Amino acid sequence: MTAQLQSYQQEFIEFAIEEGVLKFGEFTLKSGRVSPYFFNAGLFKSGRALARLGRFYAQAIAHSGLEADVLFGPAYKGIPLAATTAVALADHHDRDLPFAFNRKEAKAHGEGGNIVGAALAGRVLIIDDVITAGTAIREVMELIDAADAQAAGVVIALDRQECGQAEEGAQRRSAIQEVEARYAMPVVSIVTLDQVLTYLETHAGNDLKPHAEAIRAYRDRYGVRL
Ligand code: OMP
Repeated sequence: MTAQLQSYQQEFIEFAIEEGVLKFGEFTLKSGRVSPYFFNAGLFKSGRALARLGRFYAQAIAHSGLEADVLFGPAYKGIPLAATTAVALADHHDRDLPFAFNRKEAKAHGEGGNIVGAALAGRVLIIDDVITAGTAIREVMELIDAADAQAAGVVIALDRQECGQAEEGAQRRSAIQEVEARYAMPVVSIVTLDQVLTYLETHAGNDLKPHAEAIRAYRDRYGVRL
């Protein structure tokens, strides 16, 4: 099966490889699984790279048709992601959305509370890097509930399309599908693992092509059954 790849998605994959964010090799994940690839969003680490990254998130939002009243970046990695997405939506899509993020430690003095920036009100769009087990999202949902706001959805850079550990060998619902079902909201990604595979198999140079086989084997073992 070959996944469809929009031109902005191909550009995003090439950009992530160029920036050293998407790497191929052998990586042990939080789950203990040994993965033939890893996506480290913390390596988008220059002004130009962050600006470009924001444009990809904004394109994914525009493409999805998701509506929102405020963007939210979960601490820590989501903070620059939500900031650059807010800038790109304003500059390139004429959508000037308020944005907010949380502190990990609640402040007892000064303005107090643990939300910085706009108030969490109305439909909150969460901007994050990768969802693997969905742990980080559960914490964000508690913050949104506590503010009496609603989650409009989550936008991430890469959907690894992996099943949760309890699902191995069983029905194989992905952590993302679990998040979507549990919170009744969509999770949108700039790219999916299937699209990375399509890229490697049909667009990449000979230096990268050989990684497709290991990724396909990993996908067969831990991937969601579509
Ligand atoms: P959950 O909070 O369990 O959904 O896991 C998301 C986290 O997995 C990310 O914030 C990273 O710390 C880590 N991660 C990546 O960033 N990129 C990957 O390709 C894989 C992982 C991972 O360890 O699963």
